[in-house]
Amino acid sequence: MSTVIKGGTVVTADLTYAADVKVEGGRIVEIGPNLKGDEVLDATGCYVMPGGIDPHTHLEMPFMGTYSSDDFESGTRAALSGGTTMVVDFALPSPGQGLIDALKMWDNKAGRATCDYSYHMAVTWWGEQVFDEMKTVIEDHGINTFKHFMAYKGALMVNDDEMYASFSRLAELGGIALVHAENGDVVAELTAKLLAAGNTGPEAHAYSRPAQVEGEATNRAIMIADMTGVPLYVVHVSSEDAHEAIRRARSLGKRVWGEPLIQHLTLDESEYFHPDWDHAARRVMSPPFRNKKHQDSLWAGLMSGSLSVVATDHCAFTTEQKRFGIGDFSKIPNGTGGLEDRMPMLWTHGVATGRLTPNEFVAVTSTNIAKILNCYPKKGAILVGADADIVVWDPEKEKTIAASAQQSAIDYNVFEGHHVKGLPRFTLTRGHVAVHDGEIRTREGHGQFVKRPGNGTVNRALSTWKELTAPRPVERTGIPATGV
Ligand code: DUC
Ligand code: ZN
Ligand code: ZN
Ligand code: ZN
Repeated sequence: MSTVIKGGTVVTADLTYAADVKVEGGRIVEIGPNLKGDEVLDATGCYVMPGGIDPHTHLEMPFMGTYSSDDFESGTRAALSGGTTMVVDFALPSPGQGLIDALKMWDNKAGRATCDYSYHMAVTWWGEQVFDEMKTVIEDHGINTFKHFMAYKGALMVNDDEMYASFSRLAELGGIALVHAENGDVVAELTAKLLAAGNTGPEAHAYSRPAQVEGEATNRAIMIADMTGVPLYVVHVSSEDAHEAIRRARSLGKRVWGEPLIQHLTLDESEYFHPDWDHAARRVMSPPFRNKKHQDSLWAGLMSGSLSVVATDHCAFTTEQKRFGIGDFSKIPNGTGGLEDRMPMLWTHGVATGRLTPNEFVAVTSTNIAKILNCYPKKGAILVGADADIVVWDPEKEKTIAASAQQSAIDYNVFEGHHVKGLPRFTLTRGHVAVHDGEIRTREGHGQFVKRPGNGTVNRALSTWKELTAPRPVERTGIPATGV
């Protein structure tokens, strides 16, 4: 059975041209004029683009005393509905749990996925077992990215010594270090201070995590990555403070990437001052939404290339779960949704406003991610031989975002009421048409794990790493006497 996407304009990260695209056996088999196939999808007036890749999701994740409410079925259904055809989730070992053991748990959950997926491995503690298993995770399981939480003290947080050890090991194995960059010690201090002074509402969440805690941690992670020679990927960059550190590192020749979220690009801190407690609490995530100055910085980063990809950190909790934090903001489960809305929101606020070209849109929602995470051109490409993960994008199709019409399992949407123009007409996941002109035809269990082996990249060009790792003892003749 072959499918031909007919009459559209192919848009990739670097090219725009009119062509039909023929798909068979889950892959792209031909690109050119006047193609024929068993099934025809009319792409007239549409852009034919690589399906989106969301490099940052938390599906069915145990967190803050509960589980995030979208699982691999509803989460990937939401993804496909919005034009995203691959998600990268985080396998999260509990303290003391082995990495391989955590991977088995994630494999059990991910069996329900409706689109392809991969994982980053989280390093939540450090020891000989983690050191040993890292090699197996990279070489046998095809996972080359390892996330470090610099916040969530007493739970997921790792300290600098652990981060240094982990980064060193990753440099040796050709992996990439990811960081959630917030100074967890300072966040804990500010949280205690705010609560003691009676600041218990959701707005205090934002006060407890100012941009400085993100800037400090980002700088620290960049320096530790530099000292160990590991490439660094900074997740959910939300502030100019963090972006400035990334810009500086890149301008110095360091291999550092930054990932802003669609939420931080389009929503601001005023959400936390809404008179309705539920409204504010539903938007509690870390890092928090920020002001216009920071938003402008993130857009500038995407436009100039100093920030590389747009993600969601999709970690959805119901209103009932958010209410765990009534009377104590620090107990509000941190996280917001966005999987279904990332592409339409970025198109509306990025492409339709002239900030990004359609090619740049493809780069930051798909191709750059596939290249950094080492699954290109299987993913992130419209090329013969690539997986047929394709979105047929209708720039004229519009809607007003509403929780009542969403795929996500939660009871609200942080983008409720936002008007978007630019939506999928068709979404194909390895050739299967999962979104057909507004109709959802996803198949539970269709998704496959995508292996991403290490590619041996390093972060050493201008680093002090060589000097630091080649100590040269000094022969001294004058040694002062002790015990004077
Ligand atoms: N931030 C969130 O808001 N949720 C999940 C984890 C994180 O870092
Ligand atoms: Zn995080
Ligand atoms: Zn996250
Ligand atoms: Zn409109």
